[in-house]
Amino acid sequence: MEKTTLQVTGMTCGHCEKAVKNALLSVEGVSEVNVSLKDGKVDVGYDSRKAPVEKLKEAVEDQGFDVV
Ligand SMILES: [Cu+2]
Repeated sequence: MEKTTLQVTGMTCGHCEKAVKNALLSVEGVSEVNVSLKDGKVDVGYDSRKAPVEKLKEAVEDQGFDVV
């Protein structure tokens, strides 16, 4: 399992946090998501053969947030 940290802007509350978390967890190959709301950081544990980083970014952006 690989790990990466996405810097996400636009998350302001628990709903945002949940939306991002659920979106990432619904990507095949993602097994772990930890959101730090105040830092805008999202730690993701994933299998890059199934879920390339581009896909992770897309999932977050689909929820209306920006990945730096
Ligand atoms: Cu919110």
